[in-house]
Amino acid sequence: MKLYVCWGTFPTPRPGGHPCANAYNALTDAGYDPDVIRSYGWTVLPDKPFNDTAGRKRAKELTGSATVPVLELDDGTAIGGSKEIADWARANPATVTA
Ligand SMILES: N[C@@H](CCC(=O)N[C@@H](CS)C(=O)NCC(=O)O)C(=O)O
Repeated sequence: MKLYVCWGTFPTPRPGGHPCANAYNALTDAGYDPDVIRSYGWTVLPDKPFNDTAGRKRAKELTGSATVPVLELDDGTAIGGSKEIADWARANPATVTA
């Protein structure tokens, strides 16, 4: 799976936490090890040139919006939004193989 994030998955002082970190932590807590795709940019700025990155373009293709975080599953399913990604991770924990 691929997790499209902004500049990283570091904590920020934002109330509720950094959305990209929240999504990443929910996935790792559920047993996943997502490929983190740093997409940079900032969607309050115009797409060109500020969000003209492969990650932002893929996020927009998948969800219609360049806003991250976006999770792309191996089957191509896309889930946009940190809460939606966390909900999906909790509902679909990784299978543990003994
Ligand atoms: N409601 C969204 C908000 C996402 C959000 O605010 N993402 C941050 C990046 S962590 C942001 O700056 N989004 C605008 C952007 O992608 O540039 C969520 O929780 O997923």
